[in-house]
Amino acid sequence: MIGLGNPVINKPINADYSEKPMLKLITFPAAFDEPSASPFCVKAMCLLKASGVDWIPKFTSDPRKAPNGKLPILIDGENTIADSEAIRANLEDTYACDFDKGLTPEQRATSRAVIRMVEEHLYFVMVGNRWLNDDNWPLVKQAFFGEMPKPLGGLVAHIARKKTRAQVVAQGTGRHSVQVQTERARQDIEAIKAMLGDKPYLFGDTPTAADMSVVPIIRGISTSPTQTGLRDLVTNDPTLMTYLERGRDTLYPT
Ligand SMILES: N[C@@H](CCC(=O)N[C@@H](CS)C(=O)NCC(=O)O)C(=O)O
Repeated sequence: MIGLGNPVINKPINADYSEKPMLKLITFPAAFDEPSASPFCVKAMCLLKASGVDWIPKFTSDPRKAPNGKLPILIDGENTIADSEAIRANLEDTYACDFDKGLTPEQRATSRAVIRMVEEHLYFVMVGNRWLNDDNWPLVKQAFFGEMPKPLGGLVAHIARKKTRAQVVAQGTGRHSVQVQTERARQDIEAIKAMLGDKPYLFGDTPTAADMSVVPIIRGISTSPTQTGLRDLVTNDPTLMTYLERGRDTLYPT
């Protein structure tokens, strides 16, 4: 059976975490058929599920009080852990998880590089496609701000879109034309497809940390509210779509 295989948690003999309070993941709410609008929040959910520790989500749409002004955050007792990579490190260090169990040092290095590629590049193309594409925007606005009272919702949406545009430009991706961004995204997606080959997951039969970053971001592209060149790169590829479904079914919280 394809699945998590052996649990990734490696509890030391006699380890007892029963004294620990339940972990709380502060996360953006669900959107576009994903358990959170944010792929980093979905990644954190996948890490927590794979860890085997007890946790609950706490949903908010306001990241302003977060230490980095971003979500996800994990509350672990007295500790507030901001950033999905820090959450991963906390689970590895405190709960003895190994999300890359069975991988060689070389595979672990490749995993690290793939995670950086999707989180520090492909993610920003996804964000631009979601927030800055004029066809997508009305649907994104409705999904994120539709429940807010009318004039306020419109204003908050406008400010959030402006901030997102500034972030994508500051990061660099937003300085390129949509055509160039899509071409670079195509190169990233081709790299993922080449790595995947005909395996169930990026490194074989068992999902690892790289799948927990890659699946939410590429699913974030596949669920673009309207058809775009970027979305086509994913949805026109049956192997990739099967991988995304498999990843969702295995990794996402139920
Ligand atoms: N490197 C961070 C990235 C987190 C991130 O970019 N979160 C976005 C949502 S996908 C966010 O909170 N944005 C809110 C804002 O910038 O105001 C991580 O891995 O957790």
